[in-house]
Amino acid sequence: MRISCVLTAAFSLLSIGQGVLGVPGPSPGPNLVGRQTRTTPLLAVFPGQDTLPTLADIINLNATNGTFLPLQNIQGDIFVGMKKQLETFYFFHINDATSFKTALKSYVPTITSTATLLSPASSQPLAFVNIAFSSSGLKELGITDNLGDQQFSSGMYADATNLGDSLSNWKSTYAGTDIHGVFLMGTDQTSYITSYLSDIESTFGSSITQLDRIDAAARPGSEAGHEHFGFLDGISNPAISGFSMNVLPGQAIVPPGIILIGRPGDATIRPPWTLDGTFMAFRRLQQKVPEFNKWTLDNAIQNEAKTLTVQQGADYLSARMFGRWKSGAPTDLSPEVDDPTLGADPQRNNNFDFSHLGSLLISDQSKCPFSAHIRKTNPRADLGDLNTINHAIRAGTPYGPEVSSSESSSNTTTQDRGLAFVEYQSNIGNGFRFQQINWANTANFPPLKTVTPGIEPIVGQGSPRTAEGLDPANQSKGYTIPQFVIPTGGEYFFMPSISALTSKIAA
Ligand code: N7H
Repeated sequence: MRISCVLTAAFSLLSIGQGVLGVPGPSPGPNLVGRQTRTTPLLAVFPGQDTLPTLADIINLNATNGTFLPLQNIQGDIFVGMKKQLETFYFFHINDATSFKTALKSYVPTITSTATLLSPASSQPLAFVNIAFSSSGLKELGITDNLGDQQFSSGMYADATNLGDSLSNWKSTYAGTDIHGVFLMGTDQTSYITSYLSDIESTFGSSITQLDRIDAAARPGSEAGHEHFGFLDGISNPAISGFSMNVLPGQAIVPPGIILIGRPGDATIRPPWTLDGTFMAFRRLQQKVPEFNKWTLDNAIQNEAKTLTVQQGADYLSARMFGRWKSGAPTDLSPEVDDPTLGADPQRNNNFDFSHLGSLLISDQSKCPFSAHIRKTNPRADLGDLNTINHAIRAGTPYGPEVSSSESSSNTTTQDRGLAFVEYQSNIGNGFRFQQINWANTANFPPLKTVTPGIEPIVGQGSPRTAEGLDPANQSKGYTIPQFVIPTGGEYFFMPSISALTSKIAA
């Protein structure tokens, strides 16, 4: 089991651009309607997630160990994005580069930094706004520099078949390279989103056209923090040297350059202005929830004592497909029953790595199948706990309504719902794309097992969609699993540092 430690041997990073971290981000821009500040913090803390550090905590940590990331220059969603109640994605096309640049210059003070999101509530805006550009968007603005990332340059549509997507499922808006950029807005009240949207529209006017908008939101009541299949999400992201205050037991630690361009850990040479930017992989992932529920009921499994009802057997099977119970409790620690206290405890809910004394990592799937979602996408001891380069930070939000009673009773999806999936990394090929293609879609990953693990049953793509190991009583039983997550669009974006918005993008 990996022993986690507090970050002391962090990197000595000299800040650039707007200076070292310290002051909250820029004040709201000239056009902003909702210019009052807040009395409660903008970001939520969902069950199972660690609390956020304060800006003062990070300054103290960095003063002690000489680690400096310029948090007032890094867009806010990157490090703390898993904590939004409401998130709106506003995808746009640039009609007129010159007037877009003029508008952007005036709007930059509204772009929200990490420092602002960690400041006291009274220094936070009513909503945060971040911005990112596709490769075609940068070209439209006259920026033809090579950002050193092939997938970004070609765009996601060109990559969709490699990812395993059926192009016929893609919404036409995303099929091509028309999307030039996206505004991301996060907050806790719909009226703030409305104000910020109208502010964007009045600031940018006819220089942009909205191509698509996704209004995503945490699910209601006790489902907040859970995605539409019902599983608690956002509880395992890597800790970042120079940012994360405490590394949680079992949590991976990665150098900042795995996420931020130009920082230690990013091995690619790129234009200097890209420093402290990141690549954002956006996926519009539709979820077939009633069909998923029906399939798990039809294939319900039993425990050793044969005491489970059909519903409990379905929950057991779905927990093994994810590697976590709906509460977030890992099956590696609680293999047969859900343990909500464990799921809600950030000090324990990542403290596992699939290895166990007296059992063989190459053959034992009794606690967690090799193909389970969290094992395929973060193989922990299967790769010797050494892998750092294939991590990324996830910051997605569910979209669409709750399942209706008619959808439930007919076992058929009639309303679009899913996950507005976001992953941040400095290298798309090492992050999102590696997790999707080399891990989830690859039947013989994790490697060197005594059996072929099969395709990851939630998001894995390819044919046949088969996996073994899901039934602990009959581990060689093969399952052919319908696809319950349908990619319907997406794009690769570059999210620049805040100073680069002025010095390069709007210049
Ligand atoms: Fe996954 N879900 O919400 O149910 N994911 N994911 N994901 N995912 C994770 O660990 C989910 C998708 C990763 O460190 C959990 O925070 C759904 C894609 C990674 O142990 C849950 C969809 C990719 C992790 C879900 C979806 C990933 C992870 C457990 C699609 C990458 C961390 C909670 C609709 C290609 C693993 C948690 C770790 C965890 C859900 C998509 C990657 C519950 C529904 C496409 C790296």
